[in-house]
Amino acid sequence: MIGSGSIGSAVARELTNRNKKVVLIDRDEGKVETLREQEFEAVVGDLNDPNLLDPIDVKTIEVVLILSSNIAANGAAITTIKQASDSIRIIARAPSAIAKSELEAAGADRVVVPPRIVSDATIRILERVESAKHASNILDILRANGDEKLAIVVHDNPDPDAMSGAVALKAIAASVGTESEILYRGEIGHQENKAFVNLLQIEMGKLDEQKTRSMSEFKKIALIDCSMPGENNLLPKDTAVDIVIDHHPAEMKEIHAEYIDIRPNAGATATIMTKYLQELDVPVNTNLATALLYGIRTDTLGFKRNANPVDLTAAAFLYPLADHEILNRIETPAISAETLDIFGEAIRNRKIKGSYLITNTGIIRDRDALAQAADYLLNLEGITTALVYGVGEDQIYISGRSNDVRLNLGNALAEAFGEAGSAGGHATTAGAQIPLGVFSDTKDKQALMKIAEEVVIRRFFTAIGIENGDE
Ligand SMILES: [Mn+2]
Repeated sequence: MIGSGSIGSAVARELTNRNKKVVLIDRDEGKVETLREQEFEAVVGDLNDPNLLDPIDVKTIEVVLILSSNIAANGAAITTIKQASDSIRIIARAPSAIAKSELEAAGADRVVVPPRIVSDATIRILERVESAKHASNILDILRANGDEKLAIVVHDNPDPDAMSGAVALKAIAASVGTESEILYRGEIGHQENKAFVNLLQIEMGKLDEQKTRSMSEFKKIALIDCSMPGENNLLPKDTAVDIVIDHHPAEMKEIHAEYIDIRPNAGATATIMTKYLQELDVPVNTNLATALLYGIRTDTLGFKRNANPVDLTAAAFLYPLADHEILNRIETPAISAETLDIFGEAIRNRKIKGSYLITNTGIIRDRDALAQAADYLLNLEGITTALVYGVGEDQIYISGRSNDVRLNLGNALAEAFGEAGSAGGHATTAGAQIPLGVFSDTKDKQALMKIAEEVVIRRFFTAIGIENGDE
């Protein structure tokens, strides 16, 4: 190491701690003396001296660090070292970005620019201070609930991201002595989500139909994983909301709340909530860590969709705290006997036309099983689109899956069934419902299935431009 100012001494000390053998070269004899007293190996030498490396056996040198602040002298030393041996790696210090390219041209393998490193570090520290300040603002609002309760409202039919984010906010509220309740509307769909709620003991409430409960029970309201009251959540449209935390892009001027944190650069609300827990030093128990990790994983489709470095760092924090056995059990939930029967029906009743598979599961109670059956049947060789329907109390339910790039299934189902009922979804995942109307009184199940079959098959094939579903 050549040049042992404050940076050089600090680096030498750290390297020695890591059991690296370091020899320091400095032109100041007094300095060399002091270094030796500190038990460093040090020799006198000048950067501009072509015999600079003479006191050291060149064959034993792996790397030379040139850390003086004199760029001309650093350049001269690089030339001297290059002449002595070609196999020595050189790391040099430069005062600026321009000087950096000069030293690289002279033969330095790597160049460090201290002002750049210090400014980067300063900005990172500033960001941390800002986000800690931001995070502490939310505590003031949570404390303002006093003895009254906070409502944490998630979007309808909540997914693991919304639910885990809500549980995190509940933990943060509890850390300042505020009691809260998570509220939702709709269903916890999918076997995985049901397993998620059961295995992680997530407690959530509903506002019942009879309206014996109302939002006036709560002093303050937080919206999690959604941002507008009345849009895909149980709040009336004109509700005054206090806290909004979400990652879906939003029209900021339309969002009104005392505290708003919308970060579209995060792949999940669970990621944002993990950052809060870290900033505020709120203890994260195993269930909470497991829930948040699962929330991030599902919302980013296992880090394949909208995943950002911030999602990965949040996941890295949660990973050692989570229960991976529970995660496995959530992902492969036990199949109920009813679901198995539904699969059996779907397999037995399948009709295939080209790469399309259409089947029915008869009279159903569990609608989720339709989507699961469609998922499963899409794995059949040669099939790129699977449509599964079943007859419920007063509706025909249809669930579809497709990996056919030429087909937008959501549009196809909307065209086929939108008029008769409701339909929609994405290019690869979609669903529809058709009211049975007068037919719902039909006692003859076989007749009912016949009607359903005709409607579903004919309308679907017409919509995608294939005349007459039967061969
Ligand atoms: Mn989300």
